[in-house]
Amino acid sequence: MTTQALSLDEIYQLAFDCLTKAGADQANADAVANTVMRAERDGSASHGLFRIPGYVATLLSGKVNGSADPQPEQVTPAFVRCHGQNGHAPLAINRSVEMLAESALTCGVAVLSLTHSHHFAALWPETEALAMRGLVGFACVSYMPMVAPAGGREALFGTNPISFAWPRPNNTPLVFDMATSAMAMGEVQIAARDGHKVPLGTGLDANGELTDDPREILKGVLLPFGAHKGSAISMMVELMAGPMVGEGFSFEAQEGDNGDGGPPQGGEFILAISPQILGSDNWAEHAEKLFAKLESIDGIRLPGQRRHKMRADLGAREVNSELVEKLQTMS
Ligand code: NDP
Ligand code: PYC
Repeated sequence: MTTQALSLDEIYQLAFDCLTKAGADQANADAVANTVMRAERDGSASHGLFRIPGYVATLLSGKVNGSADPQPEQVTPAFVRCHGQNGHAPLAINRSVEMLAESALTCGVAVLSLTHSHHFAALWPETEALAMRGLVGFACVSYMPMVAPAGGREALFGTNPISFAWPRPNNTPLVFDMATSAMAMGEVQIAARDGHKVPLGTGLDANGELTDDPREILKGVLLPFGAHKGSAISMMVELMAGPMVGEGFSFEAQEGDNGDGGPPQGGEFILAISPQILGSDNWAEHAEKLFAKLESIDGIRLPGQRRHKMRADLGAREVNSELVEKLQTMS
């Protein structure tokens, strides 16, 4: 694979230009381009520029409203709802998270339901934003069927990521953000593109057999992480990002999708909790004891540490050259 060095500004600008050329207005293009730039910055290529062709496809097909103007509403003191107006999720999330944080800081616990939205990104931006306000954050979204429930061979669940963030005063928050499939679909696609194998257990080929060839998994299905346990968590995500917020399941999202290759319409569930209100007086110091124990074990690192280390480097990022050339023709 050949790569090309792009500065963070160049990554943002390339994404922004592709999106505006495809019809997104400034506010929507800015929100998505920022999310994409931050993914590349943090070393998450599967949710960086790699996603731009999919975002653009949804704008060109008319599935996504590039001028969405989502306005979050305070439904109850502890419940914020945001109708995404069929836009890409980042603008709706940016506009809603502050209201959610204020609600949780007042009530102790608050929930955001995002509907009529198209999520194609990582989830850490929303949970980390809550942790930066001193809150515990949890978020989940469903997608389209790509994962066979444990024991099955046919896709029903999306790759259904969950993210959790814990605030650490005077430190970067503890954050994890992960697909509930054995591997995110984006990672499988990138492995297929770059000719890498994936661990056995990632997915099944079209005949329902285990394979380490990502190209064969793309013709078959992914498996949940941790067998029946990951499958149960994925099912929970279907419920929490579906009926819980007034949106559909992954299989319903697919039924309503136009197949343009971009994200379908769906919902997101975000929970914010104030440890200052719910927890003990020494909640922060107490949590640090666990992190210190973990870090004292040889070979262990905290989730999110790789990302935060990458983030400290403001230099250029290496991006797949073919992708850059493709995006340059789209910008
Ligand atoms: P990874 O498997 O790469 O990482 C999952 C989490 O585990 C991260 O928080 C990571 O932290 C942490 N981690 C990884 N290795 C270690 C380790 N050795 N020790 C401790 N912690 C570790 O993520 P996925 O491939 O599952 O997901 C990638 C992205 O895809 C996510 O951002 C997710 O939100 C996104 N996604 C989005 C979907 C959507 O519908 N919008 C669907 C599916 C996935 P760190 O970052 O520091 O490495
Ligand atoms: O990587 O599985 C994935 C994914 C789906 C939607 C956005 N990312």
